[in-house]
Amino acid sequence: SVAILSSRRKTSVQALRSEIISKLAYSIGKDAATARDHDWLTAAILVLRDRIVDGWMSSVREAKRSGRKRVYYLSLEFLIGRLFKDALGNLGMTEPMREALRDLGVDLDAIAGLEPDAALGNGGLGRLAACFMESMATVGVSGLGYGIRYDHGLFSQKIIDGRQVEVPEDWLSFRNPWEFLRREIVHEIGFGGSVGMNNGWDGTARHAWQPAEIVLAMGYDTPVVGWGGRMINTLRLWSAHAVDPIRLDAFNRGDHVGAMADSTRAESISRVLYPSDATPAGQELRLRQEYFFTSASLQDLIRRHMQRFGDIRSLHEKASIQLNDTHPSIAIAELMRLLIDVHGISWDEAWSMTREACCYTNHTLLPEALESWPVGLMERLLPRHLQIIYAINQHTLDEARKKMPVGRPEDAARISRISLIDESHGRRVRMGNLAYVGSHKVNGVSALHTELMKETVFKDLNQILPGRITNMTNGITPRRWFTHANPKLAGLVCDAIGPGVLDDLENITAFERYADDPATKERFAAVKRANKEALAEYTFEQLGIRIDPAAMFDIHVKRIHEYKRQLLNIVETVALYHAIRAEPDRKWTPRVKFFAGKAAASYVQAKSIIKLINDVAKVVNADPAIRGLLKVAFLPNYNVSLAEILVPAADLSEQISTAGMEASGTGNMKFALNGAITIGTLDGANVEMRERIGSDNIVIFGMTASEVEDRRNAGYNPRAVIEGDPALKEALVSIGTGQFSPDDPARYRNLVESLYDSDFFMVAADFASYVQAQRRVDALWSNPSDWWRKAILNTAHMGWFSSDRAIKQYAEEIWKVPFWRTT
Ligand code: DL6
Repeated sequence: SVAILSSRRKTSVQALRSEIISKLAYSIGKDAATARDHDWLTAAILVLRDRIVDGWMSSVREAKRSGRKRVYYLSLEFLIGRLFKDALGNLGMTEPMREALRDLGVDLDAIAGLEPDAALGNGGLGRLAACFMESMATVGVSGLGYGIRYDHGLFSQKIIDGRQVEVPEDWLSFRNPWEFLRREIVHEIGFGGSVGMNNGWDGTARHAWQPAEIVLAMGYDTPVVGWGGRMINTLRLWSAHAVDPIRLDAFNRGDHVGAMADSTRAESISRVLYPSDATPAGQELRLRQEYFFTSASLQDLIRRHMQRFGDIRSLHEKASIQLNDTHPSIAIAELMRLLIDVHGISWDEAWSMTREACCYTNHTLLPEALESWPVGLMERLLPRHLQIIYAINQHTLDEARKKMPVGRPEDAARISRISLIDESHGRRVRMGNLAYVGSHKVNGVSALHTELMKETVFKDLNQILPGRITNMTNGITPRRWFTHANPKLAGLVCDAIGPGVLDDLENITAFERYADDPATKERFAAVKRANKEALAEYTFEQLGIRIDPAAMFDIHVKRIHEYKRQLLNIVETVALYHAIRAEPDRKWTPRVKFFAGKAAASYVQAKSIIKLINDVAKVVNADPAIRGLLKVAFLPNYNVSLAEILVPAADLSEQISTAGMEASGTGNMKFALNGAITIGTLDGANVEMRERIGSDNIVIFGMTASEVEDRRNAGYNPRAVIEGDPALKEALVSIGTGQFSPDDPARYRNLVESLYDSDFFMVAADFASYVQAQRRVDALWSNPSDWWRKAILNTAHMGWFSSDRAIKQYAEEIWKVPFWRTT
């Protein structure tokens, strides 16, 4: 039922072997005697890519022939990870490839580990985009992803003396064997200049933007293989280049550096991924990146549309343009410009086409992550777009005034909140409002987040333009996060309920029947144990810390951010450490607290939390008094590949954000699917996970989103909470006075004081409840039969969180595009 290979070639081991040898010779220029591991990897990828290309071309031909509507997924981030094993697995070629390589004296796992992680994203938003691309190919949605081919993705994190040090990432240093440069697919992207008028082909006067600068966007295509390889979609990433790579006149004058200035300026657009996911970008380069890839993508999809259908007026019937967060929301103005100024469509028709074609996903309510651009910057960089934005704003405000009362002071305040121009901190263009008004659907990424969107950021817009907000709870691809990352567990589940689960993860509910079966529990525990041994070995290699795989593996991995509350976890760890020291003979649950995650380079508080975790680890791990009952490990350089080791090995998954602040989370889904019990707040998708896996099988604590809000409004006093909780106070005093930083006792004074003084993220307020929840976890752990029952029920009830389900929902409810129906 699994792999229906579209490739007509045979996957015989013998054929693979000879193809690898011939790639080695003719594409890499080496023979088996001189080839290094990297050469073998490249050769194997090229062989695999050949198989994929056959299916890719037939997918493209089929999409053209059928003339069906397509999805264009615009995202500034795609956090892809490694592709080799994933693509092999999806095509059912892992074992033949393993054997072919073995015959050649090469170990598949060893060379697969050399593939760099394509880290073209910061975190959840970028990883979601990658899962969605894979699921579109799996469920048969014809789609194209558009983004930027950054030369350097997310920085690599080194931990030096307990501190994060950012090192440039260099994923292209051995070239990228997956991609195809499309030299012929080049679009001109303008910046700056002025706006005049001219006559269009039909003699009517049109606005004409004369940019002062042109940059070229060149496309690189990567095929995206879904499960079974039935459909292969394309990820097209743009690379920026100057029109004239070198100014010869300057060079010949001897100005060798100046001669390259245009190239340097142009190429800087696709040089580095913007290293932040929740701080205001505020940088001209970031706006240039956003406009660059958005304009290239829209020009490209219009060109494709015109080639296929020849009539611009049907664009919105044939193209659904999904804006992944506000980063591509300049698309609303750019599409209007292209339709009106280039294609001569009237304003009204262009506006209705734009709204029909575009849809927008919001991924955060954090005010600092809601993008806005200074009007002055927009005017300088994109003068025509600013005119269009003003006109859209006029139209929006006129509509608002028709629909709501006017005249009272509160009405004026409402109008100013609806406006696309924020007049309150200098004049700024609100990109979220622009995306909202220019889209027919606006979605949140979990049920709670969507409700909060309606009550907060988009409350006023939702009142005047109702019916647009809809929920699409996130999902994860079960291929990467189950079948391939945890083949032992996937094997166990398939043995129990059959391989149909691989085709549709929602079939995994049948596994529920095995929750009370002793033999299944035993196998489940053995799989977890093997995965934990692998993580223990990795941890020893990385950090030299020896850990006992029999201990509970308690894992907290994600971006380091105050709202994600790694601080709550480490303060509780300190309290636990004190408690064990105070009563060493009590029956304690042996635990290893794992942390991993990157902090934005400029985020001082987050970096201080990383240092604190490492300082605590140093003291705790070296203290013989606690007899190894507690260990702390901060694993450096969290990325997709490290997550693939951590996720299958977790017993406990920490999802402890301040309620109301995590839009959804997707790590929470990966861990639960792999049989970890979640300790979490009622935040993001945790709420829906609890509904599906049952409240007995998840450990929930802390305030709800509305309780957090009420508490803040009532004047939260963290000092009083801390004074009233001796364990918390002792932990904070010890951190604040240098127990873990004897070399610099004042190192954490400010961090601790900020908890006493403001504690915006409610660490103190949720502390007692978190501690109690952790002790409930200990109690559960002491009854292995019950623990494994719950773990199995977690796995069995996570099917709905597959990104295949999410994509089908987008396809039906937002994009209105066809997909394969499996039932
Ligand atoms: O929707 C994907 C992902 C969610 O799971 C996370 O909860 C959310 O924090 C993340 N949002 C972002 C946006 N940050 N900014 N800007 O990464 O999206």
